[in-house]
Amino acid sequence: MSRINKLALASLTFAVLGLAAAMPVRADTVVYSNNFSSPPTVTGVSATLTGGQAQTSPNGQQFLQLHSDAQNANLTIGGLQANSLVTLSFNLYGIQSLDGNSPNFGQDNFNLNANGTTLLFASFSNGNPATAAEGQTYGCPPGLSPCAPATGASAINTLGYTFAGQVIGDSTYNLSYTTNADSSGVVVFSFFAFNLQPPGDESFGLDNIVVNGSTLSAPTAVPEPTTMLLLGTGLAGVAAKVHRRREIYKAENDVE
Ligand SMILES: [Ca+2]
Ligand SMILES: [Ca+2]
Repeated sequence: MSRINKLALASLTFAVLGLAAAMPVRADTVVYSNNFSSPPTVTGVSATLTGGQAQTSPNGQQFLQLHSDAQNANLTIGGLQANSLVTLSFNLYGIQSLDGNSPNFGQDNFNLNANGTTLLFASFSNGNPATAAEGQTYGCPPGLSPCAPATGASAINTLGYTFAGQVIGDSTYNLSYTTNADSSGVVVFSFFAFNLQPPGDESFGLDNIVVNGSTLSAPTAVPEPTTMLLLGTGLAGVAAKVHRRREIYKAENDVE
């Protein structure tokens, strides 16, 4: 290999390492998950969940309940790449006599914000006979609100709740929203339940929360710029040493 080729190889190696460092270290990986039946899994970020009330449904499902005395919860994720995309997925439970758009017993609204930006604001109904006709706004096609109780739900009556006169004791919605971390790499998800009657009458629940995002550092080490510089210099040094040895060998053995 000629000297030019060796230098080219060293430069290429250096360039590839530099490119790897410039790319996001970890993108779109699960950084937080919580099913409320075991401690949350937190990977490469800081995470704090406050508010709500730990609850167990009649059939044994553990989740975080929002009711009239614990209306909101906040999930704060830090240590993300500045302004990077973050996806929040979770199950929203509608529990017992949610009254949707009813002006007398609601509106039973659920609101989700990310860093102050509204991702979801909608009413939910489980079809209380007194208010079922008022419907709900969640799941309605544009311009066709309100819709029937539990429109858009992925499941009904899986948690074991009942309420007098209602066909739907509980409803489950699979929700997913993508937003951005702020310039400090932080995203605060705020969950808020409005206008509810006391627990035992109606509530919302959060469960199976999963957050995907891009972290600042990875568990597997990636060379720091200083290390890369040393590595690049080292590779060039090795190439130069090999070249010198070949020159000495050629001189000693009289070969071209
Ligand atoms: Ca659970
Ligand atoms: Ca209500």
